[in-house]
Amino acid sequence: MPSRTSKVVRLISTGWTSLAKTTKSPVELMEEALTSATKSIGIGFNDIGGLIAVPSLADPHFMEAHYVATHMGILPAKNVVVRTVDTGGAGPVTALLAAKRMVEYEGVDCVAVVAGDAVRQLSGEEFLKRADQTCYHPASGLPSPVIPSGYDRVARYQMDKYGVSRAELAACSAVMSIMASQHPLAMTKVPRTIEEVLASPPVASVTNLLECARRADGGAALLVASPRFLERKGIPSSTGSVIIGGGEASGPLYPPQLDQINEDMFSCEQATKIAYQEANVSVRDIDFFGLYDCYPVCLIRAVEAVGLADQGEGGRYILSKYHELVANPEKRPQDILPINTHGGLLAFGAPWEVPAMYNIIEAFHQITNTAGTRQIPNVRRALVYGNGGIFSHSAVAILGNGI
Ligand code: MLC
Repeated sequence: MPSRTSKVVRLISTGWTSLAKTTKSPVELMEEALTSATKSIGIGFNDIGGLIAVPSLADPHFMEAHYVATHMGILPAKNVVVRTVDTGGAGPVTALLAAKRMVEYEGVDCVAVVAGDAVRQLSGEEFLKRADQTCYHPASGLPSPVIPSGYDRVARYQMDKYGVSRAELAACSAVMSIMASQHPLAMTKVPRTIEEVLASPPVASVTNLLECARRADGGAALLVASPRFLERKGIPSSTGSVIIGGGEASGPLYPPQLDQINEDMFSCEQATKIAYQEANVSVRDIDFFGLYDCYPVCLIRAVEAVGLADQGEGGRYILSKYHELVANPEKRPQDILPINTHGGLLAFGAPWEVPAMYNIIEAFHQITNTAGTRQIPNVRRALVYGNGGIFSHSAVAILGNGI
């Protein structure tokens, strides 16, 4: 029988690139990020026994992980397993959980998770053409831009059903900009107000430009390993954080018509419930939340799903935090709100399917006490949530400090 400790799977290192507009390809960004993750822990690409990649929009490839592993020289090799996972923006969290299972059940000692994209490189027109195709279905009735329009439909549902106000939606973007302004890598350097968000150009009926995920280029990488690997490489056994639980659930590719939407299309609640059960924790045990926020309604529903706010109260929760942040500039933002201390998709930056990597990396920094000026005191556990499509997939993972 394997001992309980042999089942402990750790996230041991992370790496990333700048989010600035670049001429590098997605695979080059992935390689740069993975090089940074391996170097910082003192291992090489030849130590990697498994690789999971998520697809890119700017330069898509058949069997992305095979393409990436071949480009990086990880393949050909004996005993290397690579897989592409595609759950949209939930991909990095799905991949983190898949990496954990590869270590637990498939005998792989060290798995790399990589994501990279260069959607800022694309012209606005080309980006829109490709983005529109991803969630398009003739029955959806969603006009271009399809993704913002889909989230807009859900935002209207949330307004009709729970009385969410326009200011509450806008507050999500303003709050994320306050968080991002503390992070050296974030695209958004200056906090914005609710008024500024509401004055930005409209994109759909209740969605303005500053309420859309911020298009960016960038790559990110994670390394997931077994205790045996750490021992073999002489790396301290307490390195990084423990992946203590996770859950996933799916919804439809596109939201039903407004009058047909009901709670059945959402999956974050179910994914979170499974993750809490597996990790044997509740919301009170979580000190940092990395919540997907591609559009305000996603963040509002996420704070409800994880239990920070009651059902229907997420908008009021975020608006009250915005007022508290603005009224107390002498306080550190993370002491008021332990969510997305990097600024999320709305303000940190969103290279297509990469951004949930940033939720995971920020959780890693918070847990390992390396978040610098953004550090939340004594983080024991962190929850990360990735959302794919238009509420089409939810993946939630819980990380712990191993104590
Ligand atoms: C855009 N801008 C922002 C911003 N969004 N600035 C601050 N914060 C934000 N959140 C800025 C840009 O940097 C740019 O400035 C200017 O506004 C115009 O943006 P653009 O993207 O160049 O404009 P345009 O081509 O007209 O397209 C507008 C748009 C597009 C809203 C249609 O940006 C868009 O589709 N964005 C959403 C991307 C998206 O949906 N991602 C996936 C999320 S769903 P400057 O100075 O550089 O000109 C998801 C789930 C999944 O995450 O599975 O993927």
